[in-house]
Amino acid sequence: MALRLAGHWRHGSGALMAAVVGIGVSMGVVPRGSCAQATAVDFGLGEKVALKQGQIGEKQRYLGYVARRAIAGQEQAPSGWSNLPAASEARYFTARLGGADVPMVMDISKISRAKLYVDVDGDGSFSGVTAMSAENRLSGPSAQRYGYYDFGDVRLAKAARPGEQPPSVKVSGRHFPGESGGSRLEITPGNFRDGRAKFGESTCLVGLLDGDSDGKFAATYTADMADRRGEPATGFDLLAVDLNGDQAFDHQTEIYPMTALVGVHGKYYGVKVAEDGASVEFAPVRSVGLGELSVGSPQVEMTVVSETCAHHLEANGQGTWKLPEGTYRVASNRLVDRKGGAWLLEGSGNGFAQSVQIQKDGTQKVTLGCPLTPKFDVDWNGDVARIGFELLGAGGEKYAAGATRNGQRDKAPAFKIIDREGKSLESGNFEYG
Ligand SMILES: [Ca+2]
Ligand SMILES: [Ca+2]
Repeated sequence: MALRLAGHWRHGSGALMAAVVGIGVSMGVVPRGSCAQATAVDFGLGEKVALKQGQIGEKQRYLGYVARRAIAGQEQAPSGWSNLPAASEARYFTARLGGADVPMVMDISKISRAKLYVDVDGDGSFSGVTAMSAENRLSGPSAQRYGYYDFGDVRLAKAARPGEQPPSVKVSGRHFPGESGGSRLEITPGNFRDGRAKFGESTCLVGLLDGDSDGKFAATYTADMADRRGEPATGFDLLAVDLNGDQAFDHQTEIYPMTALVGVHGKYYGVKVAEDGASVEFAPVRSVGLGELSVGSPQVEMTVVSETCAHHLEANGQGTWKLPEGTYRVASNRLVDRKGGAWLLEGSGNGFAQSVQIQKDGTQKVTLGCPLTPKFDVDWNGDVARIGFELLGAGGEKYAAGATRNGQRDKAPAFKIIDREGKSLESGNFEYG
């Protein structure tokens, strides 16, 4: 039997989705500047920082990815909609934007070029609505059946503040008949503000994104979004802090759901955001009930989120951190070694799903990190085997195999298949994909 092999490498967009899905989890409204019921927090004085309305550019693009959400299409128009665009095939959507329900119709009569109609004033009548049209981004045989369309910016009817431009959202559509997800719209929020804030001695670029596109910056994170995996969806607004000073927001380490407290370089700050997004204040926390998280591996780095606190825990050589009490989820995890040739392995899959309970003055031990064990899974299709490869950490958490060294991705690992006598049958390299 001829054995053909296709190396399959889980990374790239997979790792990104892990972050999206990991963060798109849980939420409950916590009063700003206060903390969970049992936790007393004493704040110092914060400095109010003015924020300006900005555009989501290349350096903020991960904020948009993290906040992107999907809306499923219906085959029939909801009752009450009128003057519908004439289309031999269409899907109907209701998007919650700027605090209002906005009806949208995607005309997929022609798979090569779809049209989107947006009833921005939300009255359900499409009279006078002009079409936005987009080419199918797919090519080859699949483009005969499936479509993916970037329709561009949809501007909301109302500005957040008088005298400002109403913010816009980016809308993409996909039509995959018979596939899971089917027809849907993907909405990327565009209501973004940024400014520079002081955290102790350092000044960092900070950004806010109206993740739920309600025109306000008030939606904090609660744990009840934990089961929304698989669908890009958020109900919270986002805070980004440029910890490493490169003027960009890194999706694994610098973007958080909005919570009452944020950790910056190991210190905690109360987050007070003006509802219209005009300003933000970070008040240093003087005292809060802290417990210890210990992972037993000095290379582990992770971003954790509870209903009251978000923090990127930088590898500190000890594998222990002090955290305000609460129940944390791990939004992303990675391994770094800054000694010698610095390397980094990104967590993959859903990071690890287990939640971590931190109690005041307690120590919570979680086993993570090294040693790593390689795991292969083989998927046979006729006489072709697709072999996936990833690394499991000591706690069963997944890492995308293939390290980044000093910012450069290592060559994908090689493989060799041998028979019982040790004779080489096949060899090659895995491919990133
Ligand atoms: Ca909002
Ligand atoms: Ca950065």
